[in-house]
Amino acid sequence: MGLTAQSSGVNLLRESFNIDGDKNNPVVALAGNPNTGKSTVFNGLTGLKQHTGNWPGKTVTQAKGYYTYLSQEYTVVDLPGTYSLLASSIEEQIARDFICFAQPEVTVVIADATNLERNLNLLLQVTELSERVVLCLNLMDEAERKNIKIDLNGLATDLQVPIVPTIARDEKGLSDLKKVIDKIVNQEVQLDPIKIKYSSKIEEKVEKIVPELNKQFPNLRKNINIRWLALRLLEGDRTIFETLEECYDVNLKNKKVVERRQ
Ligand SMILES: Nc1nc2c(ncn2[C@@H]2O[C@H](COP(=O)(O)OP(=O)(O)O)[C@@H](O)[C@H]2O)c(=O)[nH]1
Ligand SMILES: [Mg+2]
Repeated sequence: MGLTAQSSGVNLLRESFNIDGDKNNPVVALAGNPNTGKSTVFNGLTGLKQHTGNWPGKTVTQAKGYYTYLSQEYTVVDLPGTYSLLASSIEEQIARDFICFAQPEVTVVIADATNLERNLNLLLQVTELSERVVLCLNLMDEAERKNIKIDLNGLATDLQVPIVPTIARDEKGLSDLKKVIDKIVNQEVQLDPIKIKYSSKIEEKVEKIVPELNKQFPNLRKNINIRWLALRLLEGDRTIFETLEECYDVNLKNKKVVERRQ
């Protein structure tokens, strides 16, 4: 069986992000720096089948839409444009929380092919949260115009993620993107993207915190990437607990987690 929201049990959490869990569609999140062509990819994928509203409780616009590929309907969510997932702005927090808690079946990181270095920073943060990641290298026409040559195979090998080159403005490459998404959803590709290894000092701390979190919060384990959570704790990021409290009853003092919505 392919990946579905039902099989991973996150429908109710998705509804709290205004994603219709009852449809049980695979969810595709589009992440990327501003101006990389995210909305153009979103429009190209979904055409007229799209709605805009606000992210629940926020004054940031949420665009979601639908497309069908090989008789399977997909829900696509255009995340706010961000340079990182550090939650230092509302936009970053939305993007981070969506990938962390709504657990899209696939996250497409849309990158500007003329500015890879800056764009790959976000990709590495996304792969820290989710394995199911595709790199969409957009603005390939601009790259060509600027005589920038990208070794796609070399990059895919280094990053261990599928790469799809696109020119979204001309709708080029979008059918390849749908095909790769379909393969990931149907578990026809092995995904094990590159993960940042930190200094031994940090890795030793992570090794101590991860089993502790697993023990104290057994219910979190199936829903959240615990290594990622340990890194956020080391970083002193408290915002993650605000979201945990919104989705679960988390009481850190009593070291107790009761899932509220199940
Ligand atoms: N040359 C070129 N322009 C593109 C491409 N994709 C999008 N654009 C343009 O880039 C600008 C920003 O696109 P948009 O989708 O709004 O980016 P977003 O901020 O990431 O949502 C728009 O003017 C698009 O028409 C592409 O592949 N090639
Ligand atoms: Mg946009």
